[in-house]
Amino acid sequence: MGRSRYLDPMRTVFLGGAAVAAFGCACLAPNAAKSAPSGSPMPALEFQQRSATALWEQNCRSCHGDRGQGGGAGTRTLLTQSLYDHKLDRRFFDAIKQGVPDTAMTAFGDTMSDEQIWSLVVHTRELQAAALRPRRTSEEGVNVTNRARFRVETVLEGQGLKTPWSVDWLPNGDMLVTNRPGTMFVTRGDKVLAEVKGLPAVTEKGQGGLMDVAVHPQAASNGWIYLAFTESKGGGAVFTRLVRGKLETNASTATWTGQQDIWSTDASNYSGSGIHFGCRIVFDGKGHIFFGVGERGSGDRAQDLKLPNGKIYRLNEDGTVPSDNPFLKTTGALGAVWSFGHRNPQGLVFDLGGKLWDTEHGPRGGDELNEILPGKNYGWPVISYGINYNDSPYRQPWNQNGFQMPEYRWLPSTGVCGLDVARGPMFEDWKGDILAGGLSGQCVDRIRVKDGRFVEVERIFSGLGRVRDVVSGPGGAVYVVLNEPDKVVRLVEAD
Ligand code: HEC
Ligand SMILES: [Ca+2]
Repeated sequence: MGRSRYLDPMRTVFLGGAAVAAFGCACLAPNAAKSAPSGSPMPALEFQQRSATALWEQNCRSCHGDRGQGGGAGTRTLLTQSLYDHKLDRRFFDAIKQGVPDTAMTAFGDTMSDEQIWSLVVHTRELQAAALRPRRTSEEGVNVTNRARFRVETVLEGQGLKTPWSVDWLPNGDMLVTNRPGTMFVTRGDKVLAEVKGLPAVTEKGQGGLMDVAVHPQAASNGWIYLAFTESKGGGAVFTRLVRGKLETNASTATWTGQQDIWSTDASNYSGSGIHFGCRIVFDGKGHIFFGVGERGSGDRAQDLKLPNGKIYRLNEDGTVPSDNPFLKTTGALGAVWSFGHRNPQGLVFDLGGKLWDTEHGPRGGDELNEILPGKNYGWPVISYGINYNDSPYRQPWNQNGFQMPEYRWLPSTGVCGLDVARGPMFEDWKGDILAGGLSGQCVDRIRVKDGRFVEVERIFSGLGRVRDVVSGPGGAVYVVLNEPDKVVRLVEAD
């Protein structure tokens, strides 16, 4: 692949009131930032001109080297696995702010703002990630990870697969695959059996198109299949919409029938933005569905309970609003809202203990794994671990009053997307662990949480394409839906 996938050029970042197109790239010249527009509805943002790279070059490079390798004044390398650990975020921040006692490193708290100091922690993480980049997963041999060994098998490729977004299984074991341009296939083994006819009209725009497919856990008796997609209202204005329907299949055809509306929003909320649509659909097994919708590039809307952007929703399976949702008594709030302040939740899953988790994109750095609780505010765009795409400081993550902070954050971003937990019986030592896919990071990370708290993280899959979805499939094999190249592979346990 010839072009850099380090940052997703479609992403934008909220800069004190305006969504600014993000041309973020590690190669941007320092001082490329524009000043923040006035009249921001958000708390005053001290906007700083200097990029993290420029701050590093002026203040840190003499001792830590241009890549963090150390050397100056006897300074050791920062490029070790043990220092590449989110538990040390605060220690690093304090070291820069206050200095490191009994060493040559003095305090920078008098000359730098907290936002600048945080941007240097992010810069340090970017240097560490560049140096510690994991080996590319082997498609031929056995891959060895801390808790399992696996081989990669190709399940599906070619046959019209185009930006595949999601997979799920019908009760008879056939697999459904959505393609973002708007098609869905029924597949068996390594073959496409049929393209589903009669699907709703989908508009592929930017990151949007046909997204999630979720087969109801009791589909064997009720037949319901849920779809999330981007719908157009004309004039280029689009938004996420959910429907459910059933499949009529015979030997070589499949037809979408009996469609019912599950969720959509007023036409006035549709917009020309091509970013941040969400959207995964999960069932709680108690008669509800949960799904996320992104803020569509308008960060401030994620904080407004009257608007559909940047929310996680809970509905009854037929699309009606449950009578015990958290904001039913809040004047003007949308009754379906379960939690708010989300940027782009593209992963959603119940773990084996029944806790709900989302993964969502941060700006440059700061992708999040959050435990989702009713009525909580997840902070976007007021608080974030990320910095701006142009490398300038954004916020610092310590003013957490009232905001629900992520249990784990990715620095740098991996473009978190698909999410599941390992369900067994295959990969017994992974059972219950969260499996998080990354688009720009081309990775799957295995994250262990215990009693809701982060315990360990390991990159188990890397470098074979953008990971759009990761699903614990039949028998516990881990299915990975790749884009560029477009294919579906699975990880199977090796001796
Ligand atoms: C005069 C040399 C010097 C300068 C300038 C300097 N450092 Fe350090 N830094 C050190 C030394 C020495 C240590 C202690 C560890 C070691 O021996 O390498 C350290 C430690 C650190 C650590 C690790 C702290 C920990 O808890 O393990 C970080 C992060 C760090 N520096 C970041 C920076 C940043 C960012 C800058 C620029 C704003 C900077 N340093 C400037 C010498 C320096
Ligand atoms: Ca957040």
